[in-house]
Amino acid sequence: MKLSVPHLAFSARRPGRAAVTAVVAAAALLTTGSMAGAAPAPLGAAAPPVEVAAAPDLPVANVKAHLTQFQSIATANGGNRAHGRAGYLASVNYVKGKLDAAGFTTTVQSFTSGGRTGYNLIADWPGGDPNQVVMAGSHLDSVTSGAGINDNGTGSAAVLEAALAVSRANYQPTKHLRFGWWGAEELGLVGSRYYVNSLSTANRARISGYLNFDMIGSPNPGYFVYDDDPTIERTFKDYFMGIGVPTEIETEGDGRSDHAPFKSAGIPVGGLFTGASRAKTAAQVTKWGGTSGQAFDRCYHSSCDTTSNINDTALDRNGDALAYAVWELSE
Ligand code: DTR
Ligand code: ZN
Ligand code: ZN
Repeated sequence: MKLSVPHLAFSARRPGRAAVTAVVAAAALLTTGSMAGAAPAPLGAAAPPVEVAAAPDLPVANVKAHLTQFQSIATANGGNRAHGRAGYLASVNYVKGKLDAAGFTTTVQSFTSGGRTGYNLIADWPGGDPNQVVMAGSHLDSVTSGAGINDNGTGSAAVLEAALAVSRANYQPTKHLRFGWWGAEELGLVGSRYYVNSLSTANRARISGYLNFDMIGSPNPGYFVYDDDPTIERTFKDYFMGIGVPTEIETEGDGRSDHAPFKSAGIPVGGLFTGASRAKTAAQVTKWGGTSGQAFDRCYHSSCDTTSNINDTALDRNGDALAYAVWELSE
């Protein structure tokens, strides 16, 4: 059985690459003249692009529009989007509809937990090396006590918007891209474990890395990066360093989200998190602002986890970091 060595699963990133690619992309635009009123191609600009496109900025307005939809779904279905409830399946159908329209190959995988049917949604972007799969995922279920907008509408909406950005850019990376939305995380990582267990040994070994996003818009946010696969961790830290935002290692419960089943199967994992019920320290306020002695998310697992329970800046930065990592790790 061949399991990839975690830190060799991704090719090393060359420093300064994002800046270079941005310039090349601009030159290519001028060369093709596809922009209305574009200047003629400058002499010497016709060299073929040697780098792939840089990751896009994920429009936070789009991510927030998905959160508004999740809130409406909860409101119309008894106030939550929990496993086995109508609001969960409606959430799956919302995300699936967007992905299908964008050209993804979607699969709904059903399972049973607690006597109720649960669903995982998987979306494959056609193309790329099937033996090198880069995955990003998030849990789509809420607890029964609320709409689950920070936990985990934020991860679900940002992963969806990253997938839609792949489609808009018609990004054709070297590796194969797959996105996942997990059911019944709140019952104990049930959906993600079911997915990993359903993979053959060969298909498990094809996954180069799994990136997890669970709570990335906490109202009193911290910027936490999972301390796991070194290449994935480095990629996220590079992004935040580039925008001048300090990060810390995630310590509020290692293994408490959907990356855990992937990690247990030997798949390199990483992820982002802005904090749950733990209190922000004075030192963290010095770094990030916010309120000392107050939870990162005072509405964690509560009825007040609504669209009002979001820090837009944290959501914006984490969405951009997500897109950056998806692009960098799949090229
Ligand atoms: N699993 C989350 C909350 C959570 C707590 N600690 C962490 C660490 C990393 C990601 C998420 C979390 C929930 O869904 O309740
Ligand atoms: Zn939760
Ligand atoms: Zn969660």
